[in-house]
Amino acid sequence: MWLIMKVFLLQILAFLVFGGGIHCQASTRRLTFVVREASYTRLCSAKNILTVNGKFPGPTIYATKGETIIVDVYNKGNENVTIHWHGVTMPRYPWTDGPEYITQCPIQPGSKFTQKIILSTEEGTLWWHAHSDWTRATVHGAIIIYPKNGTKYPFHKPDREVPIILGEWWKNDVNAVRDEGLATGGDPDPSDALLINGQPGDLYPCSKSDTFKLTVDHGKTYLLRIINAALQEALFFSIAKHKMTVVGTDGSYTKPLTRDFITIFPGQTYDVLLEANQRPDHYYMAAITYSVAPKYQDFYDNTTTTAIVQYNGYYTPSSPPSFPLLPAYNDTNASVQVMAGLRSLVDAEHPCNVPLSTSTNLIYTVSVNSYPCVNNSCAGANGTRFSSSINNISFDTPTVDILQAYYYNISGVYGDKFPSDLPLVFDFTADYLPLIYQLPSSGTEVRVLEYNSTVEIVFQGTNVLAATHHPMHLHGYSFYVVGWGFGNFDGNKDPLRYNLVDPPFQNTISVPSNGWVAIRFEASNPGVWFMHCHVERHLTWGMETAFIMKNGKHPEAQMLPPPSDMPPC
Ligand SMILES: *[C@@H]1O[C@H](CO)[C@@H](O)[C@H](O)[C@H]1NC(C)=O
Ligand SMILES: *[C@@H]1O[C@H](CO)[C@@H](O)[C@H](O)[C@H]1NC(C)=O
Ligand SMILES: *[C@@H]1O[C@H](CO)[C@@H](O)[C@H](O)[C@H]1NC(C)=O
Ligand SMILES: *[C@@H]1O[C@H](CO)[C@@H](O)[C@H](O)[C@H]1NC(C)=O
Ligand SMILES: *[C@@H]1O[C@H](CO)[C@@H](O)[C@H](O)[C@H]1NC(C)=O
Ligand SMILES: *[C@@H]1O[C@H](CO)[C@@H](O)[C@H](O)[C@H]1NC(C)=O
Ligand SMILES: *[C@@H]1O[C@H](CO)[C@@H](O)[C@H](O)[C@H]1NC(C)=O
Ligand SMILES: *[C@@H]1O[C@H](CO)[C@@H](O)[C@H](O)[C@H]1NC(C)=O
Ligand SMILES: *[C@@H]1O[C@H](CO)[C@@H](O)[C@H](O)[C@H]1NC(C)=O
Ligand SMILES: *[C@@H]1O[C@H](CO)[C@@H](O)[C@H](O)[C@H]1NC(C)=O
Ligand SMILES: [Cu+2]
Repeated sequence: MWLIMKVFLLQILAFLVFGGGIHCQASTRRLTFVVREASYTRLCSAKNILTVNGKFPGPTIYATKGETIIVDVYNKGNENVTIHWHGVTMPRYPWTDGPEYITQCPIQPGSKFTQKIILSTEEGTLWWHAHSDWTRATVHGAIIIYPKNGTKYPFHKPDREVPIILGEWWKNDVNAVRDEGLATGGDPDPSDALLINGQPGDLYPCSKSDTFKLTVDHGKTYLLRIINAALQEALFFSIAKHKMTVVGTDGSYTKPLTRDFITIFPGQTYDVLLEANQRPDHYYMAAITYSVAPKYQDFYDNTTTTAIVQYNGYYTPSSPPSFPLLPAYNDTNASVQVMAGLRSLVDAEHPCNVPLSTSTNLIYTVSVNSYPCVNNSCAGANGTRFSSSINNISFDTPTVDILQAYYYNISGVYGDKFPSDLPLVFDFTADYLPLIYQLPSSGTEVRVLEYNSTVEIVFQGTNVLAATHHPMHLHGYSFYVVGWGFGNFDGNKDPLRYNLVDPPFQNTISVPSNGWVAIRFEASNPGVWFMHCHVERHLTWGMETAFIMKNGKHPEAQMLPPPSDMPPC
């Protein structure tokens, strides 16, 4: 309380000394996000989409490591919305993290919520997006976090930096696509086009003049800040005749990793250096979907999005621009190539704090499931209704947020009995599994973690209805990815091969199709933190849960109090 009073008094003092406007810039920066409808034309037809400040993709937030930014979010649209700062750990302050009915109730049309973005150790590229219904399809943008004054990039300073935001476009209203999927029980329609910086590219009519162009000078180096903001699709991304050198992911630096293409799963970011070292010409950059070969009818967006890297100078450009080599859409081996090579940059300025031993060991199976329908009348596999689960529990979203229920002791909102492993152990990745395994249970169960416990989670993919990849995202933390593989996790053998030296530090990691991944973190950020698959339809079907991370004894190890303007339910 005294701390708050002190900050308040300091603010009044600052106000008196500097005057209103200047004080904001001198201490905490303040931004305005107005969520509203705006008309956009893609694929030759116009439609209204929800935007921030009328922009699609939304505004980029430029920040410095360790900064706190205040964002006044006004909802001037006609639907509920929340905003999440993806990958920002928000130390001790889950209140403005954003996921609806987990840490807050929605900001309703006509109301306002003042949110804080509290940066600490993050440096590189993160992003923000809506965390309500499927509105994040158009409500998203980049967060670029520069090194602190006096420190520099751990690589040659690029000549320019360029956000590359990968997304999707539906001809229909995206929440209508969601609602139709829920009504029929089937797979919701895939997007009609993939996008690079909001444009499908010049392979489409009506996009030729607006196709994103990156003009480059021969000999210079460009830092691409690549974000997969797509709801559904994992993407292969490549640039014709140019190598890409990954130097960071999810707001953390990596050892340089040079590749012809990257696979970027929904929710992930990659910082990539592009050297303009080829013959002056123009070259396509392109992205396609990575999707497992359909065992059952599996719909995905099979289109190709393009943008152009164009060299400055006088030359006769080749026609058409050369096209990059991309893996086959179902090449699972290709999909793990970046993950296989990724290592954290570790030095004095960037220490690796991976827990060498763990106190809490969790095994979470991630499955696509189904519920039976009368007379097999639903549009999912064999007339069933699609569902999905973690440890066989399909999450029921409550109507009061879990954070509020926890903080104010409101009972009946959630249970704290989320199991630490699947009660029934079977050959998770076998080709044929009993149909009875497809039925999940449901509930609003969370797991409570003691302050400072060292946690390992092994996510185990299954072939219960159909195997596929699941990019799992944890709020409030980045975690070390210590191991992964195909098939079933072997608790005796696999930990012996863990990387406890320089594992990548990420906030979203894809569990490979019919495989597993192991992550570690220390539960030192008290609060309520969501964890979910970042494939939006899997999230809608129930592949999510939350952690309650308890306070420590010391006041500095405790959750901060809520702001006074939490949106009501
Ligand atoms: C960064 O530091 C330099 C000197 O160390 C100073 O001149 C400059 O104003 C600082 N910039 C910011 C944005 O604080
Ligand atoms: C990929 O799909 C092609 C046809 O689209 C099929 O022939 C091939 O077997 C598939 N590969 C894998 C690894 O599933
Ligand atoms: C892409 O998918 C559509 C259906 O969604 C199908 O009609 C079309 O043939 C597919 N194109 C390719 C190249 O596979
Ligand atoms: C994937 O890699 C495995 C092991 O290296 C190999 O046996 C398999 O043929 C590869 N599959 C494809 C589709 O390249
Ligand atoms: C299911 O099918 C049976 C036989 O065709 C029919 O009599 C019954 O009315 C159907 N039930 C529903 C709920 O549609
Ligand atoms: C659909 O039904 C057939 C026949 O009963 C069965 O072989 C198949 O595994 C079922 N598929 C799913 C996804 O339930
Ligand atoms: C909630 O319950 C706990 C333990 O039962 C108690 O210590 C705490 O003061 C309660 N908080 C509120 C806001 O009632
Ligand atoms: C999942 O839960 C359902 C409902 O309780 C149960 O019937 C099913 O056997 C469970 N499946 C597994 C794999 O544990
Ligand atoms: C929590 O862990 C950190 C790092 O291991 C340690 O510095 C700190 O003292 C611990 N705090 C408590 C309350 O155990
Ligand atoms: C918007 O949020 C309020 C508060 O939680 C809720 O009562 C209402 O049903 C929501 N509206 C829609 C359309 O979901
Ligand atoms: Cu998933």
